[in-house]
Amino acid sequence: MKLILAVVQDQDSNRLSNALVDHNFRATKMASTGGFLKSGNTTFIIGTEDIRVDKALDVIRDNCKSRDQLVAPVSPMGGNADSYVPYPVEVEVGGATVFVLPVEQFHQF
Ligand code: 2BA
Ligand code: 2BA
Repeated sequence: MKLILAVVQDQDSNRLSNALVDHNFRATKMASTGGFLKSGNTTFIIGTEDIRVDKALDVIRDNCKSRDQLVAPVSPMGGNADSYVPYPVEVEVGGATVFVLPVEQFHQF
């Protein structure tokens, strides 16, 4: 068994939830926050058999798209003014950041 952790954008989370159910995957959705943009994203926890991991990755890939997002400048408040960028910067936020981990044990009590 494997545990898939997928960080996706909030805009894609409902579509991905529905697609996972349609393909008979069990999942748990958690609200999360990106360390860089400090804005909300969604982390899916999906426990599944090894042979279904590729299918789960396909479902994630098909339902999450990358988007450009503007990062507002943050005043350096006592920080290093040399690195302060006074204008918004565009970053590309990926469709999904996915980790696949081995599962040592799985229990449902
Ligand atoms: P839910 O996804 O809201 O599922 C609630 C219950 O609905 C499940 O209870 C199960 O009886 C049923 N169910 C869920 N997905 C189904 C499906 N695709 N087909 C048929 N029935 C389905 P539990 O199995 O006791 O799970 C309770 C909660 O634990 C789940 O809430 C989910 O948040 C989490 N969970 C369970 N298995 C998981 C897994 N393999 N990976 C990640 N999270 C899991
Ligand atoms: P955030 O940390 O809010 O990052 C959003 C986007 O900002 C990233 O998109 C990337 O394009 C950019 N970015 C992040 N850190 C950066 C840095 N130090 N310098 C320059 N640009 C940076 P993605 O790479 O697609 O990541 C989307 C979200 O996935 C991230 O949100 C984070 O929540 C999660 N994530 C990405 N890589 C991760 C990792 N290695 N471990 C844990 N979570 C990760």
